Amino acid sequence: MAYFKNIGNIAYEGKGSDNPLAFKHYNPQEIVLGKPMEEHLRFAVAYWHTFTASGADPFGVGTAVRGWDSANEMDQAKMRVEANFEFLSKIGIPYYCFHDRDIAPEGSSLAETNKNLDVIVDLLEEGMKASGAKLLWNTANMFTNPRFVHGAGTTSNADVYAYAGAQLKKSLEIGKRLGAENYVFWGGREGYETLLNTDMALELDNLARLFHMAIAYSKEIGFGAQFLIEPKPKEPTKHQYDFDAATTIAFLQKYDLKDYFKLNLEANHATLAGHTFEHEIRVAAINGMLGSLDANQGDLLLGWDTDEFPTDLFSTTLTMYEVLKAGGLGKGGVNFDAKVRRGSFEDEDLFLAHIAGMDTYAWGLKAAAKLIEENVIDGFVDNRYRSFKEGIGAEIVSGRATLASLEQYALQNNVIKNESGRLERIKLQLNEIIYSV
Ligand code: XLS
Ligand code: NI
Ligand code: NI
Repeated sequence: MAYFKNIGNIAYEGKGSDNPLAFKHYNPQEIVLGKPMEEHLRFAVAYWHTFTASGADPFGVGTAVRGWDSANEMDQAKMRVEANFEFLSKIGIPYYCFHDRDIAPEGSSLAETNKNLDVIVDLLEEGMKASGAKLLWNTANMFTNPRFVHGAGTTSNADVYAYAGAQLKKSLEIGKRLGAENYVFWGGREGYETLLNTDMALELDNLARLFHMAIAYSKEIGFGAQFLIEPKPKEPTKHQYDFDAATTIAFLQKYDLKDYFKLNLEANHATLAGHTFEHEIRVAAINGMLGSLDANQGDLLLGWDTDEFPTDLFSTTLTMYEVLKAGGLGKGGVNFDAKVRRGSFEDEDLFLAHIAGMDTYAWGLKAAAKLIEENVIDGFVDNRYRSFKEGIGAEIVSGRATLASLEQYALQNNVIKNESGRLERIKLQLNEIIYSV
């Protein structure tokens, strides 16, 4: 059955087009720095925001009326599968991502829940074969159900921990069956509200134990996906353990997990942590930990994860600049972890929102490539640090300098001269580049 009957395939029409249901910048085959755009960007649709969310907020019920709405949860789950593949093929996005609980309803027992999953995973497998769509990543939702009130891997209740382990096991099996290229861990309830009732050391040790079990089980079943942790500083818990990239890397290092994981970084999570997205990507990249991106944007005036579709060109340009400089996303991709606003409740908005995100990323990619081709940033940065290429600077970098040799140098170097960082000039150049592509 078709759900988006009035919408055809979305095509690239270029900058001159005034058709809202067409791409002005995303031209999948266009070569950018030696590679087609679609290979740089590896877009994915987030199942939960696109097919499961209804526009409900804490003050009101959903506003969207969808063709897959149904009183019977299993029927609805099956219809969502059809809608997913129709949407992917019409919008021209090769990948999708889901949580286990997005695709199938929970039953009255774990066994029944797993049976529901099996039915839907069969359909997903068929749909993927028929359409060529691929799974960028899957994950286990261990935060919505009330049983996870005190956490999953960091719960105070061993029975809940065991349930989480069982749920994780099933999700890894699903990932293997559907050929997921990555597997994501976002610790929705892995954090705490107050130290007054929390054993932080035990919680962190237990979380690491769960990750080690996941590695062991994946090896056992031959699931070769790249494991990703998605940092987020707060929401839902006040103190999330995976606060940001740097915190997460320290955790992975401490528990000997660093070789098995990379990071799935989300724009809105970065800003919640008081960072830019490009900061988080740089931190990951210089530690060899850049895995994948959750593309969205927050609202500077609101203090939570608003998950808006990315439309900020400066951010997507600097994001893609970091990605290009890091050598690309590898097995990762650009997943639209973004939802249409409550007021954008028509089916067409799902297309318009993805077009907005895809065009903004494609535009950002082109601008980032130009920044590199014209050597705008690199040249400047290179020159800015040139004092480390010779003399005392080269000694520091090679590790030969000591405090005594630095003192000897400083004592005879009576005039220190600094140079401008030229921030305003560079920002204007950035503007010029963005508007020229
Ligand atoms: C929530 C997270 C979540 C993860 C997957 O803030 O972004 O959607 O991406 O569990
Ligand atoms: Ni996310
Ligand atoms: Ni998020």
